[in-house]
Amino acid sequence: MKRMHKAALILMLILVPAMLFAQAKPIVLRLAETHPKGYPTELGDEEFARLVKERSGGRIVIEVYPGSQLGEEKAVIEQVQFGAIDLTRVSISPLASFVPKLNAFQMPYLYRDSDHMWKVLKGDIGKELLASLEPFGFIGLGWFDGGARSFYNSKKPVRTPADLKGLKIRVQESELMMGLVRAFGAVPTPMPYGEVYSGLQTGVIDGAENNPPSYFSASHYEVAKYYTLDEHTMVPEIIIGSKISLGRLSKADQDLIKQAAFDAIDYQRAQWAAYVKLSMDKVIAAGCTIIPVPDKTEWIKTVQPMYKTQSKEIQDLIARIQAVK
Ligand code: GTR
Repeated sequence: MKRMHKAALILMLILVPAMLFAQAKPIVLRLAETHPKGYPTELGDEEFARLVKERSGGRIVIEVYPGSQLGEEKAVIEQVQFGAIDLTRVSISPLASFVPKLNAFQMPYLYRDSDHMWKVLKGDIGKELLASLEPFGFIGLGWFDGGARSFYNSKKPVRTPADLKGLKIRVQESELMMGLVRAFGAVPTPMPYGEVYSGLQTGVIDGAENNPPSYFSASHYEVAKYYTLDEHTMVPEIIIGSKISLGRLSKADQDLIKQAAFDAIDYQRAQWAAYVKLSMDKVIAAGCTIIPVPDKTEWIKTVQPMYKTQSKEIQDLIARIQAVK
């Protein structure tokens, strides 16, 4: 009997500290980010991580890996699907190859303005879309601002859609974006973001398209000096989690993570607005030729046929987005 007690005591002495230690060890989740530290989406990721840590009392720690350390966007999305990477912030463009209905959110000249886009993203349609990613292996968490994308090139000032004819334009790995560039009579070349600078420098491509923060931050302005503000698409950024790895957490922890991502949106949007301004100031100071497009009628007309070739599901979503007042 006495010996039994002693054995139980020894067991407890081993088990209790082990259990306490296990409890104290935080859950660490890795988040992949294409952009470098300090870029507005990266700052949004950091804010999301901060909120999760604070609200979980330090039990859940999100480690942000900026600068494509974990890979380029398409490869990262695949790894999130397999559960090898827990979280990522990506553009919805490459994600639409996995979840086609996301294309509805990146149609050219879809939103009347940024307010319209944010009403859609933060409202029922946006929430519904986030929730609908699960069957594809993702948990949709929140949206970030990605502003409007415009064309830039190293050859000549592009003032009308016709000026784009024949130019080799890099696009994200996205069928829709390839179609858009074709609609303008240019030649689309899909390529990972990290290869665009050298592509422009060596002349493999003549141009690309992106928002002012990316044009500036990735130094594309150094090798493609003509920036035409045609603002053909407003492509939201998205934070997604892996269904496999987040699925291991309790429902309460999953909800905490979802709420934190949503609550980081306004912070990210403020960072975005400031960085757009800084980027434009910098590229102008660097001597880039900025071509404003106050009247977009011709640009809008050129891409209209793209609306007719979308699936019924996407056309229905587009109609609902357009109806948001
Ligand atoms: C940026 C976006 C990135 C990436 C990049 C690209 O605007 O924030 O996530 O998609 O564009 O063109 O590849």
